[in-house]
Amino acid sequence: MGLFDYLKKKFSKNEDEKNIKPVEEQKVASMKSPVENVDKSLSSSSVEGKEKIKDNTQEAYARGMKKARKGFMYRLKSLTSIFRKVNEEYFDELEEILIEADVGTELTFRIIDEAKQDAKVYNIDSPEEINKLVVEKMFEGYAQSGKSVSPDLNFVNNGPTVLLMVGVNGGGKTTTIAKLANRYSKAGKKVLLVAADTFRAGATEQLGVWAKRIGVDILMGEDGCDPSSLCYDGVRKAVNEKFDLVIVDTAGRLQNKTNLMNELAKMRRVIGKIIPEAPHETFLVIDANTGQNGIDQAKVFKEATPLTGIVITKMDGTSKGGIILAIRDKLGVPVRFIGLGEGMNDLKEFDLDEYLYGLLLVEEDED
Ligand SMILES: Nc1nc2c(ncn2[C@@H]2O[C@H](COP(=O)(O)OP(=O)(O)OP(=O)(O)O)[C@@H](O)[C@H]2O)c(=O)[nH]1
Ligand SMILES: [Mg+2]
Repeated sequence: MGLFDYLKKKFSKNEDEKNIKPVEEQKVASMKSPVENVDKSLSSSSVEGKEKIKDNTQEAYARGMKKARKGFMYRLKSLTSIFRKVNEEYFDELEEILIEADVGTELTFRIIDEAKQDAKVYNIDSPEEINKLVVEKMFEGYAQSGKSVSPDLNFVNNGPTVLLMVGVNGGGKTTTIAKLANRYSKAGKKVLLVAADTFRAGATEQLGVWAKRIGVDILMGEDGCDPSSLCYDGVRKAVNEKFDLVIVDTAGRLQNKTNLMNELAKMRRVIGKIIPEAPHETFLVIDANTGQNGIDQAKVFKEATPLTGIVITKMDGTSKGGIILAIRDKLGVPVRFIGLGEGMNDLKEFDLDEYLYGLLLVEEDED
């Protein structure tokens, strides 16, 4: 079964089951995260509660990816109305659409080359068929370029789990920390935030406001104090006071790699003095709007510190949805969460099917 048929079947099956027509009200087939369950239903274990959560996830992807969908799928479709048969020029246009969607040049060239070969071997000259083929190749590549990891945080059995958040200025680290803290505190976890971005004036205060709003603890130092010693105090506090999760905010500056490497290495070292396996998770936050620049930043961070996951933010603000594919192709680090809006509940676990459905197919039911 091709990708389009698979997605249509998966999502329309739910629609039939629930007997609800508009895509906004469709339900997703299976609950993926017990945590998300608690998050949205606020301790409701009823079927109705669960359906609301599934609904919310699919709706969030559909809404959050609208711009990307318009930028990518609409363009693909419009090509089919211009060309009646596929030729060299058609492939050039396809190539441009993929590159402009931030799929990345190398991956794009590979996909187009393979599609050209298949077109020749199987004698395909219909633009619709070629579009399907190209999209399938894009996502086959995703599945092949890294092992699949559960997006949810891996909590350790004993003691606090430590999550280090890294990324360049303005990418969305602090907001994402707030969203994660909210998610896990609603799931019953005792959460501590460590405001280790002591470099940017006001960063500590920003996190402090979030902590208060969400109702979680926070450890703050003076602006300009040593972030590593704050990390040390934070993790020690978390162990002594039996916290489940420590999330460390870090400064977003990236003046040069050596500097970044030294600072992150020092933070890891002091955290490791208290819990040798920690930090258990290190997430790199990337703004979906940054395109190739974002990939280049990600490479620098990957060399500076071991990463266990990537969070793509501001997907709702970009007309280029392909950065996720390029990241997977270039870095092989799994995308764990995706930011689909500014609201506290707009950070979702990354789910390839939801993403694809949001990018490729929802428009069949709207407008
Ligand atoms: N639309 C949208 N906006 C987002 C999302 N995630 C973060 N933002 C916004 O991005 C802006 C910057 O976010 P911050 O969390 O302050 O970024 P940061 O990485 O902590 O920045 P520095 O502290 O300067 O390094 C804020 O206005 C957020 O509301 C998202 O998924 N969608
Ligand atoms: Mg910040």
